[in-house]
Amino acid sequence: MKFPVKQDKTWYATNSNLSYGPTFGGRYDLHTFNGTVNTNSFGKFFPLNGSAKFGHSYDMQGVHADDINNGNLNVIELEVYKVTLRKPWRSHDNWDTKEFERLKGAILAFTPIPDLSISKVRVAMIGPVGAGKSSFFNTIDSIFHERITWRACSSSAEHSVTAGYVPYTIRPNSGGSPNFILCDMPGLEESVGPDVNDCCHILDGHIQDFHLFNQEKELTPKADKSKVEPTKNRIHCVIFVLDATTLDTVSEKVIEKMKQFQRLMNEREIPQLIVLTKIDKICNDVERDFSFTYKSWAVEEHVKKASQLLGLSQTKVFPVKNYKEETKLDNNVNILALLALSRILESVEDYMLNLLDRQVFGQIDLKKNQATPL
Ligand SMILES: Nc1nc2c(ncn2[C@@H]2O[C@H](COP(=O)(O)OP(=O)(O)OP(=O)(O)O)[C@@H](O)[C@H]2O)c(=O)[nH]1
Ligand SMILES: [Mg+2]
Repeated sequence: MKFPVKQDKTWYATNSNLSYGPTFGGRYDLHTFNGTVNTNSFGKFFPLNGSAKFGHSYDMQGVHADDINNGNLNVIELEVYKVTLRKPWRSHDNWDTKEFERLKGAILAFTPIPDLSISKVRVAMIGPVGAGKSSFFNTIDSIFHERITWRACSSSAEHSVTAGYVPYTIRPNSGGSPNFILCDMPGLEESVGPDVNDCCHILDGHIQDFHLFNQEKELTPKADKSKVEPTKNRIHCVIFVLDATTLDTVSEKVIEKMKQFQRLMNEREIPQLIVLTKIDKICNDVERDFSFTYKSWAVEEHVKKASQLLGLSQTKVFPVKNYKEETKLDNNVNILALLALSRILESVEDYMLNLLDRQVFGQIDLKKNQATPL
């Protein structure tokens, strides 16, 4: 059984005295023994000379001392464990509202490099069916809207709920609009959903916004290239959205598809990151308090798995919890999502700096709408 120390009694959690055995609580909720205790005359157990008066400093949640020790303190063995808090696997100490405002402000201040003729950067969300792509957009949108929003349709289904290529612009309550667009699309499946050919079109901006994918049959002919503006629609960063609870069961074919997509991104030097969703389902401590995420062993283990799955470094994996059935925003959930988004925009900045170099050295001319700049 596990009993939490009462919030206002944490000062009394343990009681250190050189001549005492393990002792807990202000009025000795549990005082095991004092001095030396010898076994009883038959040498079978140790009659401890302490006391158990639980309830002062520990919340016993309705359990009485007698339920635990049968009304005596006779023990055959007494095991004491020292629990050492490990260092977080990723350092981030600040989870207050000030930090939230700082992250939000930095994201709102993000602007594309002027010389590249990019008005808003495009971030594509790619991943298996039901991984939480649409929900990740809804989470980011909710943060900037200061209320839970459901603009992108999200639910669980056999095939992808999202049917088309949908670029979402965020319009905060405060007015203005951040300079990025999150592009949602159907989930990847073994034989339906976006394929390598589609991915190529998406990355290069050769797909019309709101293009509908036909899920069951041969894909409909691609959008009329004359109607799209490659420079405007080109993708500047890809986030692979993966469900932490299904990392072990993603089909080999879908993994292979993502790897083929990655080759296209690598050719174009498009940055790739992973947003790892549903962390509330893999660790109870995290579900209770999302600021525990970077200390959770379970989350760390899943971050490692996700990084191995796509061969990306662990520093590029961002665990998040998407809003699902909540009615109110949670500061820690917001911070996790904004930490991911900040890193995404930093990667876009690196990519833009590379583009700028290429332009300066005359390798590309973005104004001529070159499809594959790198
Ligand atoms: N518990 C929990 N559920 C989540 C989370 N993210 C998404 N979900 C749920 O997972 C289901 C699928 O989420 P979607 O956002 O529709 O996933 P998607 O990747 O857009 O799916 P498709 O468009 O069908 O490919 C929905 O029921 C969501 O509410 C999360 O972080 N935690
Ligand atoms: Mg979706």
